Amino acid sequence: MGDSLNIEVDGAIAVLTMNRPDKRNAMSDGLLAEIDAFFRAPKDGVRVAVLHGAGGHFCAGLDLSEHVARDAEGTLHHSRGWHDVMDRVQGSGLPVVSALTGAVIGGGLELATSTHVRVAEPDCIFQLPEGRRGIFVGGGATVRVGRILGADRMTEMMLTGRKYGTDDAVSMGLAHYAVGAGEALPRAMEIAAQIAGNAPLSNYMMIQGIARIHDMARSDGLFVESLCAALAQTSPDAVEGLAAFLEKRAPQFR
Ligand code: 1HE
Repeated sequence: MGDSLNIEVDGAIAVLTMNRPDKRNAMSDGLLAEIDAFFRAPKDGVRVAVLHGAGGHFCAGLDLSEHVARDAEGTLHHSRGWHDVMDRVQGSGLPVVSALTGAVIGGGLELATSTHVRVAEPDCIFQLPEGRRGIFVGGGATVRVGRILGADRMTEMMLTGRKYGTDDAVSMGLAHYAVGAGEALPRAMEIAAQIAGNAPLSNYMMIQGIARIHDMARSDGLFVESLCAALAQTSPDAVEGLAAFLEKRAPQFR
């Protein structure tokens, strides 16, 4: 594989560092493929991934220098390829915590909103500037950003190309935690460790279940919730988790 993504495993946590700082971690096809490869086959023992960018920026979106050469058919397949990778980031079964700094722009915001917990430093720029580039989003923003902000607010965000800062992003749900300068990665690691201490099947159900149920009709969603509960509540980890609570001790999950 290439060298656009560094992967370091620290116990149950894999730290993924996008490493194209001179291009503000713009998403090349190579970087996308390396992210995909990690989530296709996470290393044994890894329970949570932390994703961040080297050099002060999370990701400046699609690598525009690669974009210009594509025709319509190529762009269609490229967009569908992004959808596959973003779905894999969101749905591999691993919880993903992102540490956001600097640019969280275009495809960078699409990537960030595929992660489950987003921790943002004060210098973040959340933007969908596709209108200014004469293009449209293609990495899943209409679904993920649109569902966080609502169609109305996302339309306004794209039409005006406005830049949201971290406090606004947290208040709208684009990020979950606002932290100080230099604190996103350490805080993301703490959150990842906390998530890694949950029962694996509970984490799996949260990741696989909640987003899917959101796409369902109400009665279907409630039925699937009961199925998830039936699996989780009858697992060995449920016995341990409930016993640990009653015995006033920390649970020891598988
Ligand atoms: C890039 C990219 C990129 C930077 N593709 N090369 N995304 C954008 O429209 C965002 C474009 N980038 C920016 O607005 C700015 O670069 C930043 C605000 C992120 C950073 O500004 P700054 O002043 O720190 O850096 P810079 O001087 O603008 O850029 C440094 C280098 O990174 C420069 O290359 P160099 O060879 O001249 O040094 C830039 O060209 C390069 N660079 N961003 C390629 N995105 C699935 S569809 C998704 C559609 C989208 O994502 S559209 C939004 C694309």
